[in-house]
Amino acid sequence: MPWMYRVWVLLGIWLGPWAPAQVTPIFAEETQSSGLQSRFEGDYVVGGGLAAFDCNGDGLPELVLAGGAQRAKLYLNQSPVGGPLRFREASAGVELEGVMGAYPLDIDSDGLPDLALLRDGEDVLLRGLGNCRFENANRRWGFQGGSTWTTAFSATWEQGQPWPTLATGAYVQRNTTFPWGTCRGNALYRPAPGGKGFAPPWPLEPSYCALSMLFSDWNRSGRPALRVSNDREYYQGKGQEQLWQLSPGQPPRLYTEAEGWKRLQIWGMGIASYDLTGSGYPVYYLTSMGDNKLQMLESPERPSYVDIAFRRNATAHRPYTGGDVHMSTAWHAQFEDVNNDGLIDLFVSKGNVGFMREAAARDPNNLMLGKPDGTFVEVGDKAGVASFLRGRGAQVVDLNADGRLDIVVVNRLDRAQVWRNLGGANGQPLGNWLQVKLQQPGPNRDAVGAWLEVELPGRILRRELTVGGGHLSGSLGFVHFGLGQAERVRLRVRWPDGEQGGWLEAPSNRFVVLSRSQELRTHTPGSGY
Ligand SMILES: [Ca+2]
Ligand SMILES: [Ca+2]
Ligand SMILES: [Ca+2]
Ligand SMILES: [Ca+2]
Repeated sequence: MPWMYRVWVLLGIWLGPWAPAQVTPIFAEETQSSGLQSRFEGDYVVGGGLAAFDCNGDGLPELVLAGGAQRAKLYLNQSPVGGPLRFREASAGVELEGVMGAYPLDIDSDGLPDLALLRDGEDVLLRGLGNCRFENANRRWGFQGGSTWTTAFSATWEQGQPWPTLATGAYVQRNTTFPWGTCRGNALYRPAPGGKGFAPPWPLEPSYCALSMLFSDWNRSGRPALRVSNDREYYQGKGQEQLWQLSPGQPPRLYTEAEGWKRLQIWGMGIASYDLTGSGYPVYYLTSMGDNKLQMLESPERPSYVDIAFRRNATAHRPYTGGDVHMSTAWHAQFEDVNNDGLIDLFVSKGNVGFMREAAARDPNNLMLGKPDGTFVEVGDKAGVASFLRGRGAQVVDLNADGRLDIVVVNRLDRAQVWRNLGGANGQPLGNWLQVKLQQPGPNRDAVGAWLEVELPGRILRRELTVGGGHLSGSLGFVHFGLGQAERVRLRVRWPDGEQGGWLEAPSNRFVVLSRSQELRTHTPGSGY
């Protein structure tokens, strides 16, 4: 047993008696009343994601939903603060067909969020024009969007670079009778030398049918590496999970087994990351079919991971309700604190590929609450999110700015669903919360790559700000922390360039904006920030 794990198990046992009783949050499905009407259609067995981000500056996140064979849609968020979820479709410039998913990020660092649309066909970077209007910026930014069936994306700002580095992952060659062994090439887009925009893509090969990618600083070196999760169904035993190292000015390089990387083959579909052990290093949850992994770093010296899904009770390998005994098919995964008790929880969307008999047809989404001893307990059915539709991409995000995280799921060949978090069962209150938005001048305005720390009595919550992962779905905006009983906390930031900010006092149950080298500002949802 690695020492880090032992320490944290002991600490978990020690914290146990002081932890509040676990409150199960209750989610009400508001799909019909919210006005969301989007389906992911076509013969796309994978894909089907969404982006959640505020594009009109009122603090409430809009939604962009992939439609597959139908066009993508943008929904303005018109929910009253703390009230029912309300959305209105608006013409925004995102209405393309063949969209598999979308990630929001401010590519040109002008303060207006942009969007990466991943497609069957040419990927499109949409430049935000303000007030939720977008234009195709591929030509303007020198982005060659390719022609593959794109099913993964991540972005980072390499040290000192004015523009981000993007990675896209491709699936099989479409429209072939036997797609096995036809995984197309992944691509890395680095900034164009000296100017703005992107250089021609660098091939990230070998490529093994990526369904999720994530730039993450796995060893806290200050230099994120690119983790790629691949679908073993199609690489015919010749591939594996991958970790690409990026050094300034050097071509990307795969970590090797000699360096500690362990060969792992799964039906990889989604990546979630969080400092689950409190060690300061992220663990990675990898979704698959009947075989989800929770990968913990053995030592920061080597990119070597052990699976702790079983001991943390997070395998989620078959349905827990509904009576289907076949293995589960897992897609989007996300670590968030849905009951605000200061213990991170894990949401996983589930759904059959299509009509696959060896996998569960009735496959409920998972909502696993984190317990003080570090294990998880399934509450998806009690919480009301155990949908049997074919779940794909998802976001756990506060849609009505009340501090309680809500949930959106895109479903294959069905309507996307949305749930509002109403608080604890039987009127029990959830814990306190804090939502933080980082800003810095110059490139990388939203401080992607920063580490945000919140100090609770006796421990520190840590989040790395990333763009990528999940299943073709992402968010940009306020980062949510559950605080439990704490009413005032301290927070600090390690900025992407490595500068360590000092501790700042913050109130609970507030939205705060932390601009680099400035005082903390509180933000009132519904107003600008
Ligand atoms: Ca908004
Ligand atoms: Ca922008
Ligand atoms: Ca929790
Ligand atoms: Ca909410």
